[in-house]
Amino acid sequence: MRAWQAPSVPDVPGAAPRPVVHDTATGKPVDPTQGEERAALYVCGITPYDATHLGHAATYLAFDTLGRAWRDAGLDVEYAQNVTDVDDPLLERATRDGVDWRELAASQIDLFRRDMESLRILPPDDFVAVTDEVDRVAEAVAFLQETGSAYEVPTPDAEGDDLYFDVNHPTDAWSLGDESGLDRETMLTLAAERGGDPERPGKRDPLDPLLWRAARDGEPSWDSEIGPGRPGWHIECSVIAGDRLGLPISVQGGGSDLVFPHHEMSAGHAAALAHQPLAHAFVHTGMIAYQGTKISKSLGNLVTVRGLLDDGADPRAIRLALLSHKYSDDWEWFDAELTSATTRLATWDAWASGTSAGHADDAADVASRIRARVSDDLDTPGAVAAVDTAIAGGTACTPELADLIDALLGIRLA
Ligand code: 5CA
Ligand code: ZN
Repeated sequence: MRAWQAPSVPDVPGAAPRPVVHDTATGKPVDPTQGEERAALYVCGITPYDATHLGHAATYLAFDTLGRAWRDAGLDVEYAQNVTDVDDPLLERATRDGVDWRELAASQIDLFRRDMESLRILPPDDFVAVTDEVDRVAEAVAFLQETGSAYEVPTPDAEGDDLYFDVNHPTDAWSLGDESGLDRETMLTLAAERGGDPERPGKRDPLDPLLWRAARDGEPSWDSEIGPGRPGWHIECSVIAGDRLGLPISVQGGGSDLVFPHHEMSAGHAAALAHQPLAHAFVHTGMIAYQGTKISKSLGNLVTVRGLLDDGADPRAIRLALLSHKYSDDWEWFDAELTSATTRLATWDAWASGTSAGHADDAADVASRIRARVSDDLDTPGAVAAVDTAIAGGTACTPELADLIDALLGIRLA
């Protein structure tokens, strides 16, 4: 499917150090490219019913920064992102609002594209709707059935049976807990909260996740080699990442709400399908809250990119506000974030347009400092501080420095 228009990214002389990022699975900083010239990135995309809130924006901005840092380090980046355009939360929202689920998804995907363009987020090379990949998913599930990793759970209300993944069936590249490091009690709690069904009778293990949901009356379904139905959630990401990028990829990314069960199970599926780990690193962004709780439409505390833009915000200021926080931290959005980012941006613009005097000699040092901060686990607050310090210390903004700020932070100064 069409992604969105790419922002221009200046080529800047010199090269940044290779980025190191925090891997959730090992808890350590790693170079997820393992010294290769190619970096393969998969980021879990939206479920299109409440796009684009600031939590989404912050997550995609973090991986945009990683892509920019890799490019600045001279690597070839391949990037795929899915869109979960058929799943229970989307269908429930469409039913509640009395709209067709396809129309809801299409309109939200469009909104997401426009918001990503406004924020100058680099588009993925492959932007993949799950509804376009149903055959591939069915083929993968059939393979899991043949090789003993998938089994049927009796489903009297459906045409055929639902298929589940056996988390205890041995694979050579994964066992339960490898990615998340969580204990079983916590896994059971999180599975129940995040789309799993530990209470469902007939499963071999309460943690076994759904691979394929057999067709029910009133629900969308596709004919396939394993009967009519639709994909489960985790398998879509394993299949798309493997198909578009080849396994193992460098980074599997998303918000920390995806650590378990989504990324754990996606890794399990990938191992059972390809005898490979899904990724060299699992990178997670923190959750953004507003008015005390995680931003989410169901809680009614939605701050959207579109809402801020409609109220007159400069998209660069939204970007700068988000970059001023460390990607992996949980943090709370206050309306004052935008006010202070707007003030900071005005100072940066004035500096870049040369209305403040300064020494050009130090500009190269500032550029190195920004590169060093960004490549050190995407320390964008450190990079922002480096610019503030340069301005306060009287460093002039050379065209090369302005280009570097654009290339790495995605902010084109006036
Ligand atoms: N479609 C699935 C992934 S396959 C999904 O989680 N969709 S989503 O629309 O719920 O979220 C899209 C991305 O935004 C995910 O990476 C998710 O972890 C992230 N995200 C959702 N809410 C927040 C939040 N409040 N703060 C930061 N990131 C968030
Ligand atoms: Zn995903």
